[in-house]
Amino acid sequence: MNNILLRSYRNLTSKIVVTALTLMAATSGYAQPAGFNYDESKVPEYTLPALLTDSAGQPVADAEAWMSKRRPEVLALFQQHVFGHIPETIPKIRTRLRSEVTDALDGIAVRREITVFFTDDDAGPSMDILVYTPANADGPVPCFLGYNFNGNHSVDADPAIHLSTSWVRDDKKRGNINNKATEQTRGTASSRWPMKMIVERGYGVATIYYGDVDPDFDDGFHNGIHAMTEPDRKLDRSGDAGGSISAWAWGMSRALDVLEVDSRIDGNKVAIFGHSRLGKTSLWGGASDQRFAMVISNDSGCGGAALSRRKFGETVQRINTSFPHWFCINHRQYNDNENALPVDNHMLLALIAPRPVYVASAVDDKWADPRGEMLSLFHAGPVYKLFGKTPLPTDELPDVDHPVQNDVGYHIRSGGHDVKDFDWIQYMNFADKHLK
Ligand code: GTR
Repeated sequence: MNNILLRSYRNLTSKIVVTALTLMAATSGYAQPAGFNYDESKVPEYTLPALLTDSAGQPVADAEAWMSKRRPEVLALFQQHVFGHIPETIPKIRTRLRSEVTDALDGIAVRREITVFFTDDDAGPSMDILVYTPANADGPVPCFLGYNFNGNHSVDADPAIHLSTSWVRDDKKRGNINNKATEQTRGTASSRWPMKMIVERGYGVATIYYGDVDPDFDDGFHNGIHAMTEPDRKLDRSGDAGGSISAWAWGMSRALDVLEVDSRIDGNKVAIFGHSRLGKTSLWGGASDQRFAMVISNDSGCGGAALSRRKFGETVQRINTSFPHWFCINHRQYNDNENALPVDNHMLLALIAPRPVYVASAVDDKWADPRGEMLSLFHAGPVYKLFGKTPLPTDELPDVDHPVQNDVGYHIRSGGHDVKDFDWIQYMNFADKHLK
């Protein structure tokens, strides 16, 4: 082999190795891609943008000033520089009960599938809400609402749940072939959705396939709800137009519109939940739509709970490169330039105050920066204090598997990037305090 050939062969193999590592990280979450910092002693020095000083340099002294002045400023900064605007289009939603079973989960639950149409015509974009509520409830119940990654049929093996026909990411092992789900996918995500345990504790639980709202690939913002909510868009998108995370957040709000008028659910007690990219979504959705009574972020990492300025694990540059469709175009100017960002993610959590927020990390999920996720919550504390709420007591990580729960909640679980029963038990304990 001559030198040039040898060099291009080496380049190709190293590209293959990097791609394989990236895929492993994305699918299992356990592998930590090489070339990123996982060493606490190498975290750069940084100064967080001030939460309680407004754009005119005035201190924000009380809850009223936060709500009326500073909070709208911070929200606008996230719309302008991070996620982009959530579409303002609120369609006249139509719903259709697609199925109803009154003895699901061994007889303890009512299980319904509700199709939500966003247009007058059935061909337009629509989403299916799969919702379980306790069969023995004598009134509306508090409810968890969250997206799933692989279709509603993946959260429980029940063969009566409709198989999703939306675009899915190819995954032979799981049974997603040619971007379509197959029967083999049924129940493959059930460990993340312990429906029976949740319903037994008196909660409703509702889930939607996120790809119903916007398929998770970079298509230049044409598919999903983008076409519908941006009818007059020009060829060039504005830098602050919402990316996919904003589209998914929009879908959560539409689901809440439906749950609010559902007689089996207490619309004032809906907790928005999400894991990983969908945890970023639950934070942005919960920050933007104050009707959500509680917000839960499971292993949300970069762009979610983690502080960007720490550059620990996944970085702004990396996330905007791997997933150019998640954030707004303006966000790209902060690639390897985090200190120029007018916000950091403690401010995203502060937008949720005074409502209860729960941040969860996992010890082996270094890519998501567990310490950075906890620090964000800690640094949102001053805003919670303005409301007389109790924030995280210290900026030290608690012991593994030892949750801290007061008006905000945090735990670092043993294991990796995933949603486990342990996580759900903490969310329900926290909800018992705040939603019951
Ligand atoms: C990873 C991504 C993370 C996280 C994760 C997921 O590839 O780097 O930010 O969102 O995917 O959603 O599973």
